[in-house]
Amino acid sequence: MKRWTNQILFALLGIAFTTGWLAFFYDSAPSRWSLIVHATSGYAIVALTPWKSVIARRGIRRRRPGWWLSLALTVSVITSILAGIVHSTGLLLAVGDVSAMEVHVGAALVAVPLAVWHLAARWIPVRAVDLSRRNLLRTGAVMAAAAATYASTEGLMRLLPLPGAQRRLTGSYELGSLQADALPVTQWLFDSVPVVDSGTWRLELRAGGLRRWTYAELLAFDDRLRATLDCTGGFYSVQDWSGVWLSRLLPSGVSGSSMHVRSITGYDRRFPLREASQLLLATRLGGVPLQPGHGFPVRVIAPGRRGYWWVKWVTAITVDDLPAWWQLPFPVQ
Ligand code: HEM
Ligand code: HEM
Ligand SMILES: Nc1nc2c(c(=O)[nH]1)N[C@H]1C(S)=C(S)[C@@H](COP(=O)(O)O)O[C@H]1N2
Ligand SMILES: [Mo]
Repeated sequence: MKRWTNQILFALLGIAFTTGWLAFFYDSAPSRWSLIVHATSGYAIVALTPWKSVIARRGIRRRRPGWWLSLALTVSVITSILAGIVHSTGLLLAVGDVSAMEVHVGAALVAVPLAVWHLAARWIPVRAVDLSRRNLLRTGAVMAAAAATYASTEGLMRLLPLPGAQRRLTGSYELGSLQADALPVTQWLFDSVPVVDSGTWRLELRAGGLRRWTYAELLAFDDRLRATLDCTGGFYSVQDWSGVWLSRLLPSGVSGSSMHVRSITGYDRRFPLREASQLLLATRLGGVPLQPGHGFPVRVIAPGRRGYWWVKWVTAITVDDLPAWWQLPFPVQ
């Protein structure tokens, strides 16, 4: 049981971590599919606690070097799972400015180096006997129990009902839709709101040649778009934006495969060039010029893409021949 428990835990942690990020990558059905696998693997980890606690208690008694790092791993994994559950059920969405989803992902990130250490320090090589029929049956039973638990929490939330029944397919909760003032200001990780002088600010657009757009020129456009901003922090908000379709600023017949959109802060994302007609460069939210926190003077509205694509404080757009996937899957600032 001991070897099996640790080996299954290993697989489940890997699956939970991968499917969590996969869900963040999408704004549509693949996000939900990932989260079904994600939640099931999370509940399967919970289902293994009776067995793992026997191993852990014996291990702690032996006081092997670094045993307290294993305790730190336990605390971070439990914190992450509890935060995931209070988020998904809606029982506790935030404490002050920190959302349950931020705690969930933060604790999981803390767990990574601890888990790597734990594996390196406590690894037991896999043997052929570990693939016994009995172990396969056990694994199947645990996964079935976990899937049933997950399905019943979903059912129960609708019956009671709990706020979790209202969340979007990404797991996010509605917040302040169609009320511009109620849209929170959110950064991906470390960015802070820059002060921009719209008089001297220029949008540097490199597509073939270089064209500098002034704020006044962009403000003259009034292309409108109602779009859903779905932040990976756990909320979404439907808002009315206006500005100019990116394709309208590009010279006709421009060639290239992607466009690199960069913020004054250095934050950047790369989009396929063919998406230019679906991307809005917004100058207004709810009919009035953007607040500094929401990206003044100009920000990207990328319908169908999660919030981290909606680059704020845009200063440069460059069309080139690099493929759009030539970037980290998530920003690092
Ligand atoms: C140690 C690793 C992790 C474990 C064990 C874990 C486990 C869980 C659990 C048990 C839930 C509640 C599921 C439910 O009842 O619906 C959950 C929800 C969620 N987790 Fe994780 N998680 C982990 C890491 C991550 C990471 C790294 C991300 C994203 C980068 C992530 C994203 C999410 C999201 C978006 C939800 C909400 C799903 C929904 O409301 O439908 N998780 N997680
Ligand atoms: C949810 C993830 C995990 C948690 C919270 C956890 C926690 C712990 C704790 C608290 C201990 C006792 C203290 C110590 O010996 O350092 C321990 C021991 C151990 N763990 Fe884990 N562990 C996890 C995953 C794993 C995985 C994936 C493996 C291997 C693939 C593993 C293998 C071991 C081994 C071999 C021991 C030593 C037991 C002994 O000395 O008797 N653990 N674990
Ligand atoms: N330059 C820059 N743009 C950014 C971010 C950032 O950190 N820096 N965060 C993104 C994320 S994660 C989200 S959810 C949205 C939030 O937009 P809002 O603050 O207008 O609600 O902006 C996106 N644009
Ligand atoms: Mo976000």
